[in-house]
Amino acid sequence: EEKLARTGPKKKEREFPDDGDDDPELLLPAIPEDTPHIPYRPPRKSDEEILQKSREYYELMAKRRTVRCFSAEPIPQEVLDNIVKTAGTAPSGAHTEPWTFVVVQDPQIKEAIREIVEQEEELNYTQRMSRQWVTDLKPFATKPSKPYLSEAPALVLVFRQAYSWRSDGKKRMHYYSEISTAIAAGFLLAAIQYCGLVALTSTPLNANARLRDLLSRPANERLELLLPVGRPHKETTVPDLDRKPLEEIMLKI
Ligand code: IYR
Repeated sequence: EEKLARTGPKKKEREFPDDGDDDPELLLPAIPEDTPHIPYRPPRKSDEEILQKSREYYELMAKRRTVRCFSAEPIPQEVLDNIVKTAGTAPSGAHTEPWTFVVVQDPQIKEAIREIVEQEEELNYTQRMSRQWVTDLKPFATKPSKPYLSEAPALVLVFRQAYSWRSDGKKRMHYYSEISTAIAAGFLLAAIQYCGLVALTSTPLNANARLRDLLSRPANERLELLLPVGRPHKETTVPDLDRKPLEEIMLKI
């Protein structure tokens, strides 16, 4: 019977997560209900100023490119601290902050990560990904070999926590943990761009369990993104791509 249950259809992810226990004794919000609401008064900016800021920030972000070839030059620790702190300012479902950023600079661990990802990618490219998928990647010149995983000075592994445990022992659901973690990753990429560094937004397929074990992350966490971060290699190139114009991505109603 147990075997049947395991081979049956995968349990659909629920829109309304079940924390499994509605014991009235434990029905307390994870954040105290009497948390005070305090004034928030950022200085008002004129239309001229917000116009200028919006242009400047667009110009900065439009220069961001995914880079696959890094200089090995180390990054000051405080820069890594600050970009991760910035990611941690992202909004999250019920302020659950469902993320862990594992920043790896240790050459041996980087090498071990590279080994795992390259082994899986070899299978991904030859067996797991469809031929159309592999074909669609041709303009990006990606391949199973990932020298950047040992060459980039830092690897930031973004883990999503689906839930956590409260101090009273109750399971705390992390509502909207996928989109919350994705927003935090966006903040991280923006911070990387703002300070003049580059990253590669990589999503290692099928490497979650092995990387989680390697980095001793708990079962409630799942690897969502692996970002090599650093300065671009002086010879790096990027594909000459355009972005969709505003008219194609925005509807004004
Ligand atoms: N994860 C593989 C394949 C890959 C997939 C997509 I979608 C990309 O935009 C780029 C690469 C790799 O890293 O090579």
